[in-house]
Amino acid sequence: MVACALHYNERPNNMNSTMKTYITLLLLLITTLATAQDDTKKTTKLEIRTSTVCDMCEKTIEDNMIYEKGVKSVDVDLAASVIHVEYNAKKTTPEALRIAVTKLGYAADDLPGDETAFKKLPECCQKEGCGKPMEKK
Ligand SMILES: [Cu+2]
Repeated sequence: MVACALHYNERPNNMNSTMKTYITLLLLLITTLATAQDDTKKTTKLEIRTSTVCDMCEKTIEDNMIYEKGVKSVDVDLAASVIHVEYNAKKTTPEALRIAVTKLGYAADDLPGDETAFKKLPECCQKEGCGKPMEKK
């Protein structure tokens, strides 16, 4: 009977600690979610000078670069021949992104585009100035 009484006395305490555990876990979950969301906002911006001239180039680069690891957004500025990339610095580097651009056949800053990839580009993109290294002025 003594044991039974002890048992009853322990119960509310046990419930209390269970509740506390749940609340702690819940808070932990909320904190984790908040941190995770914060993480996705931490993007770094990069501008890559390239050799695009037509809409096809823009489409090729935007469609492919968006699948590169760590890339959040891609926008090609045709008029300025610049690729605007937003990326997660924990997952990729500017160097890796430039190489990814060259593998599509386009120049990336001082790196020339990959020749094999360039030959596979749409015909319009193989014309002078399109897909070729930028002329330095
Ligand atoms: Cu083109």
